[in-house]
Amino acid sequence: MKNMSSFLWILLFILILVSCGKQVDPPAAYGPVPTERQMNWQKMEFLAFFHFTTNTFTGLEWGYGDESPEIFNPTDLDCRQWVRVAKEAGMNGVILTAKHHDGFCLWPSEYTSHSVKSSPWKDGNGDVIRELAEACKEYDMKMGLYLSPWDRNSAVYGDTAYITYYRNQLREILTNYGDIYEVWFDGANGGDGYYGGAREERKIDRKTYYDWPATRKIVRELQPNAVMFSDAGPDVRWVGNEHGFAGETNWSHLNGIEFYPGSPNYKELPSGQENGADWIPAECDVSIRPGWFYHEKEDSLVKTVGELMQIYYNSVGRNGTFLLNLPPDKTGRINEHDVVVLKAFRKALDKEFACNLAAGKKAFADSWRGKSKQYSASNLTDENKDTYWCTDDDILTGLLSIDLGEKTEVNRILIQEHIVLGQRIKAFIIEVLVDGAWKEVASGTTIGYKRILSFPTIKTDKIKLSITESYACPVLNNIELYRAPEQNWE
Ligand code: FUL
Repeated sequence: MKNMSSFLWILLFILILVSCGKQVDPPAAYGPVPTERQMNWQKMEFLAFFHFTTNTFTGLEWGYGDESPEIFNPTDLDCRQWVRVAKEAGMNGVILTAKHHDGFCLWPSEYTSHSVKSSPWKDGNGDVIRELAEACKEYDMKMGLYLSPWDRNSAVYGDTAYITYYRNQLREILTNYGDIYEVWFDGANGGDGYYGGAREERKIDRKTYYDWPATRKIVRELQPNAVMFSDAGPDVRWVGNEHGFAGETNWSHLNGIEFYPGSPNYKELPSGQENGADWIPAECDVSIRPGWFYHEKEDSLVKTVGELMQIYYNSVGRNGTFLLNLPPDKTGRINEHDVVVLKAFRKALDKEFACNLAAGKKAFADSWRGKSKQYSASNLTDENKDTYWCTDDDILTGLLSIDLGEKTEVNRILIQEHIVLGQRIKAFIIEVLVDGAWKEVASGTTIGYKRILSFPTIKTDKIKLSITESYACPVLNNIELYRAPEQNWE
């Protein structure tokens, strides 16, 4: 009899072991999912924009197209300094305006003389893209390029000949400078301009004139790993404003077909489209100054650390990337006023996220997929974003808690959905345990790649995340907790 009961105990033990270790199928993807190139881009999070052209020397924001190339003459152009500044700020990629709306080319294009080759800079032998590409290589930085579809200098703008010209230039810049991670298609196009001396207004049909599908094919052919940015994606969408703010609700979903560069329905872009068929995440572009180009009179108007921090929380903290413009000045360097603020911003950001209080802490869930260890809540605090917690397919909510072990001050929570399987969550609540009762400190709608929420500093040993609505079983790969310095950036 005694033997029999030991046998049953052993059997039970084996059954438990087997059930813990059993392989349970992962959930199927929900809705559209990111491509590898989109995933790589999303992880870059913080990027630099460099707006530089004849405007830097004329003081304009939109050059008319009649500027003489003679005025482009930086006295001390130093792309290594640009990239160093970006690197030290923690940025992971840069994007240069190879050609802005005025049509002046920062590289010696063989299709026009309206370029650096007609300028006194380096006696017409300079090439800004080349110098930037070399600096990026040296500092292990990724390079992207902006090629304005609108060209106020070109005599043929408005004709089909211009589309050939535009594509030839696109081929040049995507062929001669190594790997490009992002190609930027601006939405501003069509209007008055110099147009080879015609000085008139030229209207184009923004939807059809450029034949975007054919232009996109060129990018795919020449730089298959590059993401394309525009109001419509196809890989990355404009966030719909130039303040750098994503919507509090921010889906990486969009029906790309309903948009095009310069489309009027851009007001939908901050939040994306909840049920959109394509994966098109948001990039939040904003300038460190009021203008996109350097103007000395704006030296006193450089954004403050507080303003940049607010943008960070509203871009990276809301499932977007943060593309911050740092315009080189007339010397051809990032201006000292901007460098000082950027350094201080980096320091402040490092203090905000100095120590992840949730790392390695015990995490619990009310349910997890197939009761398999593979999908348990401990995956949320293991600092490994490839492991994730998820529920069974028919369970669309979840209660997760983290035990900090001792009473600890917290005021930030960072949550990540495992977006390789799609974006699912629609609503969540954060509570902390204070004096034996749960107290709500924050709530939100979407999460996506990354969501960061701030709340007043509170001392607690347990924090709870309740997912209250989700389109499919929720899948999270990371939760972090911080105690940031006492400063309200919002
Ligand atoms: C806008 C342009 O018109 C601005 O000059 C700037 O390049 C900004 C990033 O995009 O549409």
